[in-house]
Amino acid sequence: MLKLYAPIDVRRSGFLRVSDLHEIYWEESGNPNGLPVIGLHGGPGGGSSPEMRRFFDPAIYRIILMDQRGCGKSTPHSELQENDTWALVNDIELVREHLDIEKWIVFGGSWGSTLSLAYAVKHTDRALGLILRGIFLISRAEIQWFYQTGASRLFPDAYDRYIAPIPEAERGDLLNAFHRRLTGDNYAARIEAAKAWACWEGETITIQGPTSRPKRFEEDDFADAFARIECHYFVNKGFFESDGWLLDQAAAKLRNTPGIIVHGRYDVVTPLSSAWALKKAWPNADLHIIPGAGHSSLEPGIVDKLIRATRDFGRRFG
Ligand code: STX
Repeated sequence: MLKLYAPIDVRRSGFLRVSDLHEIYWEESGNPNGLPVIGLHGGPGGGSSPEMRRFFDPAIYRIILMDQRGCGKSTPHSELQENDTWALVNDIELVREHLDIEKWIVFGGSWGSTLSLAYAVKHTDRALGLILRGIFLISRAEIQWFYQTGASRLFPDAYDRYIAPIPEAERGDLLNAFHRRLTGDNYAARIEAAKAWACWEGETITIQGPTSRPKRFEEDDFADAFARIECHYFVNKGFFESDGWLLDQAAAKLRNTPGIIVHGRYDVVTPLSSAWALKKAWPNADLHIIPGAGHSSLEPGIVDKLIRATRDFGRRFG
């Protein structure tokens, strides 16, 4: 099994003003004359992490990461105003132009896969190919599964901790119950809700479950941006016209765009059925189902297939 490439430092980075309100952090590492790739993080609201650089051979790739509006190093932190899918798609274009890149590989997992698809259907000629992990289409069924009932059957222990801040009377609609607290004036209630929301995802993200929750999911600032931004996007249905819109657009626009999809068989956050539907709508994509893996990009089987994917595209487009 292939492992992550060695950790590397950022070669240059900066902040790009994308609106009166928002500034976006971007960074570049790897080979300055290499094949450009944009890595899009999850959540939304998760921010980039240094591990994301390690999916790419730094001798071959010019690696660009950015923190989407309101999270990571981008400012203002946790801001929901002027924060929607199409603003982010536009920011990706602004970063591309700022760095004088003509076309690039688009790499994203989870919400990063959603955003990669949204970007590629709007700016098809800019995407050489897509490498996607943990497909998430923000359908009603996916939101219901993870935030209301479904994943609850597999993780009743973690689920009890998730719903703890919400009184019984409001548990019939958890998404809106959390939204009220995450956007309310009571800061203590907001942070309590944010941590419960974020930890639910942290405890269900790997095949190991609750015992392997990553540390940052319980940190105030991370949890606040992650929970507020995710919940804001999900109550707004991803800012897509309809439930099937992204799949239909992928079918219509990505016929000539190659894709590699990697998805864990036991992904409980974003179940495999969405990856399956996407593969059927987009014949130019290969789907790799990883046995013994959950949602996290760092599951060993997922790392292995993602690195094979970046090597494959490196040979094809480098
Ligand atoms: N959210 C799925 C998602 O995009 C429903 C996601 N889950 N965890 C992450 O992203 C991080 C690891 C980036 C925090």
